[in-house]
Amino acid sequence: MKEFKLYAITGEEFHQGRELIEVMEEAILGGVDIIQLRDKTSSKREVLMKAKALRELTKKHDVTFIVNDHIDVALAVDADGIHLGQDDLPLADARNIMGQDKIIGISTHHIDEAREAQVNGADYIGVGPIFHTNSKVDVVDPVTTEYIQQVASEITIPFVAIGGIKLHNVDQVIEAGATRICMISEIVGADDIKGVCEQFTKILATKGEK
Ligand code: TZP
Ligand code: MG
Repeated sequence: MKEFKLYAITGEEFHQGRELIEVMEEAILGGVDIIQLRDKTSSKREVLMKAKALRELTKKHDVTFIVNDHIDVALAVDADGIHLGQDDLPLADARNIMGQDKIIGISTHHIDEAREAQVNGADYIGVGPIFHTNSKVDVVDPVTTEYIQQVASEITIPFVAIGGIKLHNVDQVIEAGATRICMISEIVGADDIKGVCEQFTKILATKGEK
């Protein structure tokens, strides 16, 4: 898959009434290079409409587009890939449906899950939640930056740190070995979305290189 560093996930409860497309375009203009549509409440049809609009936006800016959960929606809009949790379709079955060329990302909370995802051919893994987060209801206890260290020293596929990451704690995440970070609230809930993303982009460019 195309290299990425700054990953933003939609979270419309944080958008402060702003339009989904405006919010995500600001994030892209600030340096986000991969976007995920994550919507746990809308109907399938609504998710599809949002996915179509985001596909158009991400094409325009040459940014990678991932859909959470809905493989059918991902295929219908020709998204670049899908993101799946531990309780979603198993990776091998998702791969059969999606084909070899699409990206499959898997959420992991433990090194055993990371190993399994890598062996089964995931394109990247999510590593988290690193810190406490209010953005996910069924979230497990924070895995802490120790889990980042474990993954960084052992796993060879790309991984992205997620969960409670903010401007004030991102240094800890990078120091533990993460070179890619993913956020919902700190990005889409920001008053100045583009400005916040520019700060993260700069931090990743300067401190993320090891
Ligand atoms: N998966 C693990 S933590 C999380 C997801 C989707 C929520 C991240 O949101 P935030 O607002 O960046 O903590
Ligand atoms: Mg899921």
